[in-house]
Amino acid sequence: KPFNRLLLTGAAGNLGKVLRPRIAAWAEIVRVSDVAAMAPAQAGEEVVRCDLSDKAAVNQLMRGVDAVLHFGGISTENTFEAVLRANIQGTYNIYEAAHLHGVRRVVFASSNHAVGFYEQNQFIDAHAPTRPDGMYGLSKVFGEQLGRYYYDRAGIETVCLRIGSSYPEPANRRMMGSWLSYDDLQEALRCSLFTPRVGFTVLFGTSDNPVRWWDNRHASHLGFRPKDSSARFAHLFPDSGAYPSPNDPLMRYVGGTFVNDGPRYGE
Ligand code: NAI
Ligand code: 15L
Repeated sequence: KPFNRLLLTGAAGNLGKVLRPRIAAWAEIVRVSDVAAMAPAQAGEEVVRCDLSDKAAVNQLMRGVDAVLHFGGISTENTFEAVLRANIQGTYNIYEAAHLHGVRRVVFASSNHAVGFYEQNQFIDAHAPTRPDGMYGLSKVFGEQLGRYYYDRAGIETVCLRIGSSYPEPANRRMMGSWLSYDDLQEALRCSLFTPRVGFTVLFGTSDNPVRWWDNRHASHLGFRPKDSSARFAHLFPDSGAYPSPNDPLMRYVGGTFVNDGPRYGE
């Protein structure tokens, strides 16, 4: 198998559970980790309970690891203090431990909320400035910059996968643009792990949807070709449907309703 030991954080979460069986073939041992309880170890797995904000525990977690799929952390809008611990401190701990143990590559589960304040009628590539839509999005921007820094400074390669909305199917009209099927998520991770040189790469993670917000020209070396498309769900969200007004955040912004979650200013 290509890797001896692969680390998956966030293994108790929605995507962690989806990914466990899908990445088993990539490593002799997949070490799955979360602060929450996880399903018992399957053949070829190690299960390690660990709080990402605990630096010593993350250092232990990283022993013998070749590459990291970093999916652990808070995954929706929350207080600064909460994202500070789980996402900012947590991702810093992952990179420090990776450096300590000579890990060569991290795939970071970043988010569309790093650019959530772009409007859905804009078309951006990875060189567009970030426009986080909340504390959660800010923590993803910080995580991406950790990847940039640890590549420039320590040579640890990173792919930041800016995941749109990874669910069995789009749950609303916005997700016709942001949807990433589980098969395409798996393929994006495969490309991110097995492309020989990635340096520091930002990859937008969506399926081949008819509505396009993102241009992956700066990640072309990864060769990611999504095979699914939200088009097969178009009947769920016909143009003639009853939707919120075009100015409603769900319809207007890449980040959808996240632009209104969390702190309120000037009210
Ligand atoms: P999730 O919330 O279901 O899973 C996240 C996991 O991280 C949870 O099991 C949680 O217990 C764990 N976690 C939280 N704080 C932790 C800590 N301090 N130490 C250790 N583990 C901790 O989220 P989901 O949907 O599985 O997403 C996984 C990753 O992908 C997250 O980083 C999320 O931000 C990112 N993402 C997901 C998207 C999606 O469509 N599902 C879209 C964009 C990004
Ligand atoms: C995310 O970053 C969240 O983790 C997930 O819960 C979804 O809401 C997704 O983005 C989205 O924007 O649809």
